[in-house]
Amino acid sequence: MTFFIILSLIYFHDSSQTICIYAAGPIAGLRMLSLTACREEPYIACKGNPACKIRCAPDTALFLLCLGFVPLPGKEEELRRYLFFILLTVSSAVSNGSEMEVSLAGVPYLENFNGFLGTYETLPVGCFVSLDSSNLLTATNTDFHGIHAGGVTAGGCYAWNVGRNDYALGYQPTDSEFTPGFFLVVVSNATKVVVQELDVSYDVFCLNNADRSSSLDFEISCDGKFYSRLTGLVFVSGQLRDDSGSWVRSARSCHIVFPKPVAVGNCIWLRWLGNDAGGASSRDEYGIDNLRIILHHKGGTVISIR
Ligand SMILES: [Ca+2]
Ligand SMILES: [Ca+2]
Ligand SMILES: [Ca+2]
Repeated sequence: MTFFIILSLIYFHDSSQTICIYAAGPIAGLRMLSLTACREEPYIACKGNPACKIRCAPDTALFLLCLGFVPLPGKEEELRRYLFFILLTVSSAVSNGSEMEVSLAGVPYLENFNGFLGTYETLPVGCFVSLDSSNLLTATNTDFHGIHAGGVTAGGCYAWNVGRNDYALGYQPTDSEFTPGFFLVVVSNATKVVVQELDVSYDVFCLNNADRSSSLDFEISCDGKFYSRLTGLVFVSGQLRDDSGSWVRSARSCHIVFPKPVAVGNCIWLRWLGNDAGGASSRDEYGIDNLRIILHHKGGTVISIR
């Protein structure tokens, strides 16, 4: 039996990039056992998977540890040949059309948006924004305004700095933007089991610095077309402004049982729909952060028939 270890360090220096890692080749026992990165989201781990895709923010490094073994004697030459098929391919950002892949059931997947820098390119994988509640913003839109501590006037999408470089995916709504509009996260069931239940939690951060109130509704869909609203999770900002200038966090969480199991490879769409909720004049600034998702496979009763 021959063991091997490959250690790689890949540094992303400019724009956000997606890396595709393929451990290919018909070698029994070839496994990607461990894959860790600079960012703490566990969904980048692809233990045991032959291939995976990871999004890395600028100025971050990816640490890749690949362990494997060839269980049969006399296969060393084959191993040497196929090690070259462990390809590390760095491609340009592919945010549009991508999904946040959840490959393990029962394990929390976190997105803290701290890699989001208020640009299209740094949107997390599977994350989209719409300013008119129908079209998704693209790389050519000029509605991304970077990082800001709040107190802006220009409508658009921001990385709100709600703490010490703790960013939230946010928006400054206006008459023509985000009233309504939405944030969208597309989650792919990349587990090997059907998913029957889902835990979701997230924080809404709000800077109530204007005399309107705005709402943020949470909705879920299993086809990307028809959304169910979880009315108990709605966030509504205070109407009369608070001049303290502080960001206020409101936690939200729910447990969802799907009417039909989500098949392997299918997606779940999570949407936060923003809109006006009252008042006049300017609008508050708000956004979402600390998204946590757990997909659950609930085994049914096994009936033995003889
Ligand atoms: Ca403002
Ligand atoms: Ca954050
Ligand atoms: Ca207000």
